[in-house]
Amino acid sequence: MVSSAWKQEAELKLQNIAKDFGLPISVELYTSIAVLLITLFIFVIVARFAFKKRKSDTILLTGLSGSGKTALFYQLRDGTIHKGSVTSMEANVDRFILHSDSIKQGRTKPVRMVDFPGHMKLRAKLDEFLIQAGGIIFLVDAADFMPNVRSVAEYLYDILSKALIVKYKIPVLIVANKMDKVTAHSIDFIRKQLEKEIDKLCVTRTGISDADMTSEVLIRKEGEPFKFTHCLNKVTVTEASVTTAQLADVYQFIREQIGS
Ligand SMILES: Nc1nc2c(ncn2[C@@H]2O[C@H](COP(=O)(O)OP(=O)(O)O)[C@@H](O)[C@H]2O)c(=O)[nH]1
Ligand SMILES: [Mg+2]
Repeated sequence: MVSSAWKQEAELKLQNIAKDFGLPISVELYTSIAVLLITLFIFVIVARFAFKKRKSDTILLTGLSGSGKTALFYQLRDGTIHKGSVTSMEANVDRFILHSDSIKQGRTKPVRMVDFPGHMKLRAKLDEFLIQAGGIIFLVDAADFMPNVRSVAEYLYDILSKALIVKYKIPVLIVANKMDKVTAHSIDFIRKQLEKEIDKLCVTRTGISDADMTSEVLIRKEGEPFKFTHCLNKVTVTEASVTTAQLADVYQFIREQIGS
């Protein structure tokens, strides 16, 4: 009884509004429009959910041997660097809650961390891990930098020019590590040197893009010297010291990827 009275009242109000605006008086018409709008709204929500890119919680640690990947892995997991770690020939993989988060309340999302060895021999295996990565942390030894600048740039170029990285816009954080050392170069110097070296590689190794996700694609803007900002994915250069736990940007990068 109450509901039919309410319905009548609503219909009357609707008719009055329609009259005021000079619109046709048809409850069915307005009901159809309402149903259509609601259906459209539900469709948009479902479509957004269904087509949302799957976010991977895997962070890949890469860089030349000795850049500090294993030290960073343990610093993030345990809050210590396990001094005296030997050079590994296999990827170190573990899923854990960041040590700094496990002592705080509220943040409980784990991250899957892959410490991939920098050995040249293992580079072919890198693709396997790149495919799983939601984000890549590329470590550079800021102190022992100049003798290795070419090798660092080549390794970085290999990653940045991968079709897979470009297509899925996998963010890359380049970390100038060992900033606690007095001989460490500045972050600006490291960024400029790497951009210069990568620019040379772009010219000599002009990639041919095809359907293969592990193939090389062009990352340089036509007629301009290479800059990290040219990359379609987000490439950021930052500084850190794993041993003294100066890792603010590293933590932020990881949290952005895992969404915590
Ligand atoms: N001074 C200093 N030494 C570091 C830092 N990070 C790593 N190391 C040292 O660098 C060496 C190589 O680190 P490691 O993690 O084994 O490098 P990986 O080969 O990339 O895994 C080890 O002796 C670490 O203790 C840092 O931030 N500062
Ligand atoms: Mg290592």
